[in-house]
Amino acid sequence: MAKSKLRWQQLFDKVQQCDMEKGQFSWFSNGSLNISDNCIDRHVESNPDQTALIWEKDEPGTEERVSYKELLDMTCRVANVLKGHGISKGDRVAIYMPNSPLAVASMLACMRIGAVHSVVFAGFSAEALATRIQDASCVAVITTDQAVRGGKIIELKKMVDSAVEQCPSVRNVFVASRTGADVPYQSKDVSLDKLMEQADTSCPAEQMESEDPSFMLYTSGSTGKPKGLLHSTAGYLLYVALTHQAVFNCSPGDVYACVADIGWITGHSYVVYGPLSNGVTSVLFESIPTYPDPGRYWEMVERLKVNQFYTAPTAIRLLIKAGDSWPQKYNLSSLRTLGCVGEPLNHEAWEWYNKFVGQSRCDIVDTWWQTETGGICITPRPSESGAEILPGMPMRPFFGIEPALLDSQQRELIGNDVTGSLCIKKPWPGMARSIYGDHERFLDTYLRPFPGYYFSGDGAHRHSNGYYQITGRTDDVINVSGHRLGTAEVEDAMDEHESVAETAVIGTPHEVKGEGIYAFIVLKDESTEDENKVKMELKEMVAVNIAKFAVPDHILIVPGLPKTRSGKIMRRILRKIAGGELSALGDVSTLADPSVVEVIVKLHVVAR
Ligand code: 6R9
Repeated sequence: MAKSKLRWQQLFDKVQQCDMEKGQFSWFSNGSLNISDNCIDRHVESNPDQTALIWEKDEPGTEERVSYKELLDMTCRVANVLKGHGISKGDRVAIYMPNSPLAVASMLACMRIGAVHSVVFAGFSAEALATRIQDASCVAVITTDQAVRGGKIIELKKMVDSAVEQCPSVRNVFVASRTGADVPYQSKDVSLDKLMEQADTSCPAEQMESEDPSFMLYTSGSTGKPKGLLHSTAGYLLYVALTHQAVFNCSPGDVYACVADIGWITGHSYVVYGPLSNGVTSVLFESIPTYPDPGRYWEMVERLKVNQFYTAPTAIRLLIKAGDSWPQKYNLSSLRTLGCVGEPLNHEAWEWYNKFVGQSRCDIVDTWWQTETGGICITPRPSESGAEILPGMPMRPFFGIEPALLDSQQRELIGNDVTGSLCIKKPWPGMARSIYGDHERFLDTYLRPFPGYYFSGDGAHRHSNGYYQITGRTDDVINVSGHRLGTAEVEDAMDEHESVAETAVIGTPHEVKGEGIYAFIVLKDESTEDENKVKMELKEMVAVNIAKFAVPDHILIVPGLPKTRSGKIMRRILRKIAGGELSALGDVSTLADPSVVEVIVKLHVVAR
């Protein structure tokens, strides 16, 4: 597959040399290739005018098409601008931009010159951006003057200004125009548009070794600091190309729309690298599902004649609430495959997606994977067409993926009807290779919990028919509208408040978001502050330090937290209280002070 699916500058001589226990992975050794060459030049040679991207801008009906030839031109210009500013192979470049062809060209430009991009979701705060820039010592940031989403203006450049103040490693900020607003320039700022006008339209693609890092992407884990996962070049590209083609049954000429943001792994693998490497037309969605109304996706499907559509369960649940009539207004006959990712696709959402969007004739693919896995690992497709697809689970492993369920004694569970920690038994080309600057943490998080296996952090059930169903995270990671957050991250942000003594954050079932955030707060004894004021300030602190989507839905101020005698917070109990399972709190006798539970329950009931 690597030989036939990818274009090599130099062919590899060995397929894999991997050691799961040591955390050493090498795929396609001694080979070299360039991802941007594979994603653009190849297609320009055979079909230059084919549409690479359809930029579905915020206002419906204003889409712009970019051909493979135009994408090459744009990418080379950006690459030459970066090179002209001293950026070279191995340098880290932060990209903080909304979905746009220029954002994609910026990613590909980094690939072209071998710079490692670190795309930071443009919904993250200045503070969160600064932490990520500092962790990777990025030498440059690429951004836009403003962003537009759902008719609202977001002051992107202002965020970058305050982030970059704290980042001495940044030499240049490249500012592109999205709205043309007259934003003030700082000393490091340069106009990307102006520089691109003068730049050359050709730029040789750097020769990259198979295992050279291609990009890094931050994700949350159970400890406070987000991890910058590093991905490979050849293995990653092969894996996303294969999965994209097989899972979505995609071929050149198809119009494929994954409505994710490029700031997440789904945007990397299934908006940019998978689809472009397969030469299809990829839709870049800039808006939100409810703008200008909840028919936006379906109006877009009709207007652009979308063949494959890929979204998140939270969006589907939101649209179900808006009513069945929205998808019925539009001609959805172009659709063939409907995908979902990010969290479990519950039965109700699956049935609605299938009936109202898929008109009961499309394949529904509930795809399970992670930032760390690079691409889709468990999914109903590919399989011979006609093989059953059941709601509520991703079902079958992709080619080359060997899932295993392990118990708390690190024993692999054999047979069916078993539940355990979801691991993968053999290395696969798309897996992340390390955490930037901290390989030990990579080993501790993923490879040491179950020696010899990759550990996902999720639990799963293998049904009697052998199919896999995901049961959710087994660690302190919560999933809010498909966005991963560590409870510790949110706690850290709130602990900074001067009146706060202690915090405990948990995830609680939420009708639309999948999980909502519930924060239990203990104030310092001497605090005389108004509780409502503290709550407002805490919400603001989370928005400023992390992002708006991380702001707790509920904050409950309590006199103490349920703790074991050794001082460990019993989150299990807090989870039950938040979820309203008040009669099933379980054994509280091991707590240092069992009476605190009663008080918390009372406060919770009053607050509700
Ligand atoms: C691609 C992506 C990964 C976590 C993962 C799991 C949850 C993703 C899922 C799913 C149930 C699915 N998750 N897909 N849970 N069914 N089909 O989402 O990456 O942001 O790293 O999140 O999302 O808990 O561990 P990432």
